[in-house]
Amino acid sequence: MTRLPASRRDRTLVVMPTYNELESLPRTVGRLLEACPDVDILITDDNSPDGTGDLADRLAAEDPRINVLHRAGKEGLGAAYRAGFAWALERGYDLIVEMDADGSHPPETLPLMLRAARDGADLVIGSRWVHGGGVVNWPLSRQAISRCGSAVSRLFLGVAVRDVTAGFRVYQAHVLRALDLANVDSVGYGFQVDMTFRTARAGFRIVEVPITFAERELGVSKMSGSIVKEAGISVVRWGLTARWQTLRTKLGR
Ligand SMILES: Nc1nc2c(ncn2[C@@H]2O[C@H](COP(=O)(O)OP(=O)(O)O)[C@@H](O)[C@H]2O)c(=O)[nH]1
Ligand SMILES: [Mg+2]
Repeated sequence: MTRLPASRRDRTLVVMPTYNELESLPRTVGRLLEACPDVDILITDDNSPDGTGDLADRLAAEDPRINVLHRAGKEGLGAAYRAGFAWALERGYDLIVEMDADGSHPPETLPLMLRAARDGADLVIGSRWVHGGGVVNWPLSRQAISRCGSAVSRLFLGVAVRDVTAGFRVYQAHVLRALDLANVDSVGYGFQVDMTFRTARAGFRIVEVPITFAERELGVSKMSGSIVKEAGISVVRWGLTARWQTLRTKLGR
């Protein structure tokens, strides 16, 4: 593992996937650059019908820190992040941040998360479900899905993380290089659980920093029942596969 000299400032890229976020995007980007002027941003747009991609281009034309990756169509959050990660690694970024475009993830907490990464965490999770974290205006049904998702993931996957599905994260580049991203095929929100499991299993250090997650004020959620179902089925499958592999190794086959 290569450690950077203390004198060098880490280069940080915030990957921000968008699908129909015309109303939210300018405000989120403005808040982010206000809180963290040293970061670069990659808006990863899946050809949003509402013109978010064009808006992203206009923002990028005004500020050299902002970049846009246009993708052909809606392929889900996981696919958008994988493309964004590849873009970041090709350009040598040291820290790669995941952040929603709808304002739910408080950019004001990002400096604390970046500090945790610089202090040695391989993955920093902005966590709703640790002491000091929480949610504002989030429907009880969504809170239940999130808490249950984390509980089931802890049970089946054995990961000691409170907010397994969290979407506000900082990865050290060496983690993304070490994980076989081409093999990650979860497309929806199961991607977050998948990546948490892979990071933990590879022995990397995961630290949770409390955040207050606020439900979006503008636009609509892209979450759906089928996304939850895909994630739930995957978690059970990954857990059983991992246990089966451990058992086979123990039995010497
Ligand atoms: N590029 C891309 N972004 C997506 C896709 N689905 C969701 N997003 C973005 O992912 C973030 C989280 O989605 P959101 O609908 O707010 O989910 P929720 O917070 O769980 O209700 C937002 O920035 C969305 O625009 C997708 O298929 N492609
Ligand atoms: Mg949201």
